[in-house]
Amino acid sequence: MPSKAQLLWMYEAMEKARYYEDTMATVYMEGKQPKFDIGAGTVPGEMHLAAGQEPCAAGVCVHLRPEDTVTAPHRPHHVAIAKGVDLNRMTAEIFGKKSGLSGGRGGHMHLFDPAVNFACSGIIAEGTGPAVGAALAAKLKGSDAISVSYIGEGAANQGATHEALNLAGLWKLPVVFVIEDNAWGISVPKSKATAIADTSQRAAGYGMPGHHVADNDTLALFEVAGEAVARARRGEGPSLIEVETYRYYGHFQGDPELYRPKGEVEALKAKDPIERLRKAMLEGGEITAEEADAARDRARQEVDEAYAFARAADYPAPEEALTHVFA
Ligand SMILES: Cc1ncc(C[n+]2csc(CCOP(=O)(O)OP(=O)(O)O)c2C)c(N)n1
Repeated sequence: MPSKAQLLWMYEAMEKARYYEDTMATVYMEGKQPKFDIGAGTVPGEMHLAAGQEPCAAGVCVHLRPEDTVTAPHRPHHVAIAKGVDLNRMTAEIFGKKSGLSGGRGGHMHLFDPAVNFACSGIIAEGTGPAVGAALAAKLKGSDAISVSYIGEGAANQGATHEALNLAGLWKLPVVFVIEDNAWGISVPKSKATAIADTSQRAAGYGMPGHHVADNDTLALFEVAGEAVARARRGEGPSLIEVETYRYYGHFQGDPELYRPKGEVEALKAKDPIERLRKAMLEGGEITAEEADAARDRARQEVDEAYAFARAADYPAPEEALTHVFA
């Protein structure tokens, strides 16, 4: 059972991630109309939002410390937020500004914050290897730091995932692999891309425990992730967790979503995980509506401040365009 502090922490992280994504959905369209121009506007480039997937971030990262490593894929904001990435500099990075995490050169799929050991990549499954490498480094140093590697259910079929899981299992490294199964790999349903319905069953083939969390359930994930993280810290090796989660927006902003069955998103929103967590918290009796509202308001204010910071920030000077690149 999560403590009161852990419940409030997860709720605040989820509210922050949701508000961040909903704000981004609006900001992203600035300057891209009337004809959708992906390179124009306040936030140039592709945009992948994770509204609906907040449990995966909060239910795992609540167990982590700054020195633990997290790698995330191309849909990274909810995880970055839960890992404690500097929200001002993250937003400035996404806006392409000089004060961004990588000076505005990386954009939303390439957020790096060494202060909290967070990285992500637009190459799917790319983070699995570095997470295993960071876990090996922690083990060799005799520290009890661990790694968490987030991938989508589509990326779970990428070759790099197999290599990383195998090595982590063989060397009993402190890694937790989290598969965010949002049912779609772009427009391809999981049933057309994956031979088995429950990908966590693959864990046995890598000599590690596998766990399946149904229905985007934050509290169920909290328990399973707590066990997996503790096992890794004790030096007993890796785990694989698959979470059935949802994605409310398209694969990318501007996606016509012709593949989606009508009414799917509305049905998903009817069992929204943030509302469910809030209800469970209040019914538990330890947390009042005022405390929950205060956490939500704090989260939204922090997000508003981050967007204001990014808007006010300067762009890099054009003459710096060729620094930090291979020429
Ligand atoms: C190695 C590699 N192959 C293909 C792509 C193109 N691509 C981007 S996202 C994506 C689908 C990813 O699906 P999933 O892992 O389920 O994550 P989701 O988008 O659902 O969050 C693909 C094929 C890529 N970025 N990297």
